Amino acid sequence: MTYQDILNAADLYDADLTGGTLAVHTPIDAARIAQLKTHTADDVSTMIATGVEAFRAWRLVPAPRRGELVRLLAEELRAEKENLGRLVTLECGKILQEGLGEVQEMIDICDFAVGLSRQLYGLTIASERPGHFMRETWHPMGVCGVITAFNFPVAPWCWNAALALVCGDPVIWKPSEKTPLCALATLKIFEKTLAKFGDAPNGLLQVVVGERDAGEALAASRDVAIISATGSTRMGNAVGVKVAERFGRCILELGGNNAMIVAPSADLEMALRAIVFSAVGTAGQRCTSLRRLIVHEEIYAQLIPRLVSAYEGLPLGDPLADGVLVGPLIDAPAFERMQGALEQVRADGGTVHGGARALADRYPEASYANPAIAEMPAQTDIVRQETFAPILYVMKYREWAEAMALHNGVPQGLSSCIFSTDLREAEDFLSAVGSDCGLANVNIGPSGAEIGGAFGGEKDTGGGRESGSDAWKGYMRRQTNTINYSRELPLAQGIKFDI
Ligand code: UN1
Repeated sequence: MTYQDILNAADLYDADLTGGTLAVHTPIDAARIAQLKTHTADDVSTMIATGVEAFRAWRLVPAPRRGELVRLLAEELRAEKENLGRLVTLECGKILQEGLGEVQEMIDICDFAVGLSRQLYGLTIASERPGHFMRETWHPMGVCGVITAFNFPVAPWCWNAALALVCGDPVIWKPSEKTPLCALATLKIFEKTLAKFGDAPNGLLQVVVGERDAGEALAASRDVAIISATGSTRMGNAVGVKVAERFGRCILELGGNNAMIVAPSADLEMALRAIVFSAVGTAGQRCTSLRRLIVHEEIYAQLIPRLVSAYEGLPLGDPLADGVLVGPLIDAPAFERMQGALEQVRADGGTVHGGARALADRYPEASYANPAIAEMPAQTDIVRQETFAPILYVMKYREWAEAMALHNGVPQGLSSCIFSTDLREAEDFLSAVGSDCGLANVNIGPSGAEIGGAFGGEKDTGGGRESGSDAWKGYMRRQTNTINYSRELPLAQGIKFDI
């Protein structure tokens, strides 16, 4: 299939792909695949106004009927899984299996949201006053701005949008300027869904094509009730402060610096497979990628050489090709940042295995890199930063307390895991004094979370929760109701106030 075929199969044609100034390149060989028109600040204001109008109508549609729209979206996504998955691979460079997995994640969250559409439960609460009754009601909140990153160009949009739509909120989506085509293709799928649904208001989903200023305009607008942003901690800081200034609601899913502790009792065969998938999957460009390995000194010499040799055999190349496990980095600056980090590792006294540029002859303009393992003498500053590249920092520990201190001794708090068959150790890792992350796993890697749980993390990761569990509450406003069905007017707290 040519790039043109992939684009056309995703319903993108010349009219969609040309006529503007935003160049989109595939990381596969850095070829330009589109030159898109971008939206101006005025366009963004118009979109927000359209979103507000859509909200006025959508909030009145019964939630189970809103769920029907999301059910139809899941049907379209099932039909388009291959086409959209391939476009994900073309535009962001993850291998096709992962591109397909991302679309599957969209389908899964839609299914979840359909169920939710009949379960937006509030509490009933006993009143302290006779003849009174209290309850909690969840109402639609308003326009939801969704800002997404290049590395997961569609799934995080869907975690947000499927819930927001069921909760009664129209969505304005600002995708990464590196992966706008996936958003445009998804918009087309959504439009087909709307046609089947029938009577939805105009503007339930709008896509803003643009750079950082477009995201900032959304963050600054009082008419955008919720901003859900996925990306770097730096971006989250900029967006979070802007939204906080106007007391808007923010859901932030930012950087991670995810670790695995490998304890002496670990099943090393399983650990090895989990390490490789979670450290090199998506070429180390997941927010949940494994970045730090904290290995007990007793098993270090058994595990690390095997890991180094597993890395040497990894098939690297065109992410659309069968059998390839590691694709390219998103672009040349990403490659430069990786090389900069490895230089710092050497300056810190670390030993680097791998990490060099690869396939430069075949793809001179693209940025393929051999995944790197960096054996570190200590958890230095570079280890404490998130470098969005396939670098796995390895450190040794002797005492359990030392492992936990290393584990939690970074600014980020997204995902974490332990490989151990010792129940005490594993439960300690999951306890109040254990991992300080939003996700903590036992005997599986830190990446590849399912949609059923709440997804997100603490500290520099931003504190937001998306996807499963009760994350839907982030897309609705809670109202506490007190109803007096008596003929008296007693005051709470027993206060007397007779006039
Ligand atoms: C991301 O990298 O922004 O848990 C999201 C995972 C995926 C989502 C990653 N389900 O790795």
